[in-house]
Amino acid sequence: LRWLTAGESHGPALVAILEGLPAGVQITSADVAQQLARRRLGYGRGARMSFERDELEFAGGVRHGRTLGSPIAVRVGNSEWPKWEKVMAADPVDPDELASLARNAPLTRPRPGHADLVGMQKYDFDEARPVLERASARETAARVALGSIASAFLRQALGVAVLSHVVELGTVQAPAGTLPTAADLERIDADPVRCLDPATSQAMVAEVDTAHKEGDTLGGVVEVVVWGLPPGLGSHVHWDRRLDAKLAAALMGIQAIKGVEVGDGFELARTRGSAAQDEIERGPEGIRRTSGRSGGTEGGMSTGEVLRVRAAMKPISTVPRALRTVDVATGEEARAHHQRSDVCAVPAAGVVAEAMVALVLAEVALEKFGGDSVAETRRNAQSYLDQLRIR
Ligand code: EPS
Repeated sequence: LRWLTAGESHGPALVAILEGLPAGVQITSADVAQQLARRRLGYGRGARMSFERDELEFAGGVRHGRTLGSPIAVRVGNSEWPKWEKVMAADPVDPDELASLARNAPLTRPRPGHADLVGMQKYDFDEARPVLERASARETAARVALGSIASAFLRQALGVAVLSHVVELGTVQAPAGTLPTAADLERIDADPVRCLDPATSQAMVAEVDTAHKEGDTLGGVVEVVVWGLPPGLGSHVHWDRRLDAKLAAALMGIQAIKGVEVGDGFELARTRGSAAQDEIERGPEGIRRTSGRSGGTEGGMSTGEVLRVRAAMKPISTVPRALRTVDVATGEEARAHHQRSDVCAVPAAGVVAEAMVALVLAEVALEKFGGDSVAETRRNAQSYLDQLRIR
């Protein structure tokens, strides 16, 4: 499975291509649009979320609601494009006209924590616009579009369900040990911060309100939970084939993510060996683990238990109470550029994390089972499960 995204935050559209998915995955543009709408959810998003629209269309790879096995091309048009047509035009624009546009004012006061400063240094720009347009988490809309297709494949070929919830927001933590199932997803999405526990959710909303009042921003932790994975995806034989390594890379590749944990992760480092493993027992339906501390991977392979990975998002770097910086045009000390920002995008990060996990799992599932049609992948997976000697 291969995939790529392109497009700038205020460009005409984001585009994405997914290559290598079997034929016969049932998917419609309404299904993908629904996932894009989920990414816009969440208390604490800024004004842009309310006026901007994601205009989704397939440009290839799908016919009459089913994938063809050919590369799937997705276009996520931006309804705000008319306002940016000149500033972000691909072709040259008359410099006088550009200079008259307030929107085009050079962004010379890089925001600490963003790609602004180092991106200007690396790519030899004298202002941050060409950097921040691509660094923006707007790009995650394209990933969610592809992830929703990968997720549909996992569900239809293997009966796998991928979901997420918010477990920490600022200093507020959800009670440990709650493991949502697919049946909880509707309730999670209906919650203002996508948290399963109503009391915690209220405290999180209050935390967002306080940060907003104080001109500040918040981070948090999301957890992705996957049900129904077969054992043996990924491999112990080489570092870059390890499922946990692939998941960590995929999650770290989301804007503003600064940490990833598989299962109990860092907590396991503080636990004695005798209490840190998941013991093996024979249950009514075969061999199983007595607990889920490892998060569903052992030796870089899925164990067949619930997969559980967490991603820690730092607070949004565009802080309304602007931080100290240097104006690169004058060399003088200054306050960072700020127009508007989200207070918190953690609920949306959960939806993006689901997409990244789904893309990785679709990749390793296709590595293991192959298949040019969903039916073939399903058959291959079933025959593997049937012939497992140790179950
Ligand atoms: C983003 C900052 C905000 C978000 C944007 C991502 O945009 P702006 O600075 O233009 O207000 O709204 O997210 C989206 C547009 C989106 O679709 O998620 C950032 O700095 O990453």
